[in-house]
Amino acid sequence: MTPPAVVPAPRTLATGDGNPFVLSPSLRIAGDAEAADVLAALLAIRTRGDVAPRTTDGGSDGGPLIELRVEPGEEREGYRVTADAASVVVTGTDAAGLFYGVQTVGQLVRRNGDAWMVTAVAIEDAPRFAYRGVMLDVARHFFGPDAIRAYIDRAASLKFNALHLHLTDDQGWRLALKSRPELTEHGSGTSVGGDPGGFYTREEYRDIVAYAASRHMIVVPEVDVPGHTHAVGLAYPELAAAPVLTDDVRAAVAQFGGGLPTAGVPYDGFAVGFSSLEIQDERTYDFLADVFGELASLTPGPYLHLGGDEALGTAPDDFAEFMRRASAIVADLGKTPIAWHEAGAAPGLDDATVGQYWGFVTPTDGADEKARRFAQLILSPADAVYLDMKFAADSPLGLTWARGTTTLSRAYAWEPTDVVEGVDEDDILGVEAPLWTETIRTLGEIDGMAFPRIAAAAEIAWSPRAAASGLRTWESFRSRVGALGPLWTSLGIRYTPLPEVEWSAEE
Ligand code: TNX
Repeated sequence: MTPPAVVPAPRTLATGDGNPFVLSPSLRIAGDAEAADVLAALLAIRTRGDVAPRTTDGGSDGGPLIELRVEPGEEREGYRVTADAASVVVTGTDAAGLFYGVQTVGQLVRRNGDAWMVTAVAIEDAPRFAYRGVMLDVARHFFGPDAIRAYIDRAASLKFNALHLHLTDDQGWRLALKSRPELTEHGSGTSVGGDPGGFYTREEYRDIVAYAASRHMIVVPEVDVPGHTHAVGLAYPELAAAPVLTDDVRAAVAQFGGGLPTAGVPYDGFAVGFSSLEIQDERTYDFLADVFGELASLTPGPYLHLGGDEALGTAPDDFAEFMRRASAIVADLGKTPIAWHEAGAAPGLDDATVGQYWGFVTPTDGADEKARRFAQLILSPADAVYLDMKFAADSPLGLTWARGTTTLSRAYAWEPTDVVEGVDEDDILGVEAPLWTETIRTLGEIDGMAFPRIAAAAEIAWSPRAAASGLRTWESFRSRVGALGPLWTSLGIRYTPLPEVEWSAEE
C-alpha cells in the first residue's frame, strides 16, 4: 500500500501495520453535519461517484462509519485523524480544525483494484502559523466569482485560511462601491493587453466573503494606494497625479508592449510605479475615508490591506505623510492595516500595521530594514512564493524578475525565520503566496501556475519547521505531492506535471 501522503505535512503521523478502512457502498458519516457534508462531497468526487456516503445522526444500523466531532482544545485549527480497518474518527479543536481533518482524510483515499480505501494512520496536527494566505490579483486580469470560489476551494484544501484579493491597480478597479460608483463606472472596463475588464458588485463581494467563511477562510481586501492608482484617475482626474515616466517605465513598455501610461486613458500594459494619488489634496483623504469605510463595512475579517508598494514617483516625505494618514484611517475603522514592506519607510505608520515582505529570501536593497519596522510580518518572498514566476525557462506564462525561474524545489527550500534577520517565529504572523496576473487570464492558467508550487507554500505556512519533522524533506515532499495528482485531477485542478515530481497514475 502506498505510504500516506498528506500535504502540508502534519505535525505527527504514525502508520500502523493494520489494514486500511474500506470505503464500502454502505459507508455512513456521522457527527458534525457541516463537516459531514463536506466529506461526503469530497469522497464522492474523489471516488468518481463509486462511493456516495450517507450522512447520519449516529444510530447503530451497523456498517462502516466515519465519525466527525469538534472536541474543543487549546490549539486553534487543530485536528486528529485515527483510521483503522474498523473506523475513521476525526476530531477538530474547532470547526476549522475539523474541516482540515476532513481535507486530510480526502488525501488519504487510495484506489486498490476496484476498491477505495483510507490508509490506516494516526495523525495529530495543528498549524505552525496563524495566517496562511493566498493572493489573487483580480486587477491586471479580472476573474469572476466562480473562479474565485474555485480558488477558495483549492486553497482551503491545502489548509490556507486567508484569501487576499488585490482589488485595484493601474489597470482596473474591481469592486463597486455605493459611496463612489464612478470607480467601476469609469475604471473597470479593461485589463492587461486590452482584455475585457469586470468588477464585483457589493452583493457578489459579500457572497465571496460568505463562501470563503464556509471554507474557513477570511477575505483580506486590498485597495492599493498611493501608487497603482491610474484607474482612480479615470473616475476622479483631480485625485490622480500625472504619470511619472521613468526609465524603468519606458523599459517595461519596450519589453512587454502597450503604450506609455497617459492620464485619463485606461492603462493596459505591465509597467509599475508611475501613478500616485495627489498627496497634498484633502479630497484624497475624503476619498480614502469613503473607500476604506465601505470596504470595512463589507468585510467581516480583521484586516484591510492598503498596499503602499512601488510608489516610485512619490517623494519620500509625501509617501510617509500619506501612509501615516491612510493607515490611521484604516485603524480608526477598527481594522488592522496590512501594507507591503515599503511602507516600513514611513515613520508615522499606525503601530498595529502588519507588514507584507515581498523581497527575496536573501534580502536585497534594504528590504529587510523596512520589514523590521513592523511588529508583525507576513512573508511572501518573491523568489520562493510568487506563483506568477515562470517555473521553467519554457513556461508559456509568467514573469522572471524574481531571480529567474522558481522551480518547485526552490519554492520549497526556505525557512521563514531565516529571511529577515531579527524577525523570529513570534514576529511572523504567517506566509502568503501571491499570484499576479499580468500574463494570466483563466482559471486553467491560474491552476497551471499555482499547482504544484502552492503546495510548497502551504507546507511552509502550516507544517513544523524542517528541523523538527522527518517529513519536512524535499524527497518526502516531492513524493507526497506526486501522490496528490489523482486527487487534484478529480477536483478539476489542471496542475502542471512538473518533471521534478513523479506523478502517481491511477487508472
Ligand atoms: C511586483 S509585489 C508588484 C506587482 C506586480 C508583480 C509582478 C508587489 C507588491 N508589486 O505590482 O504585479 O511584481 O510579479
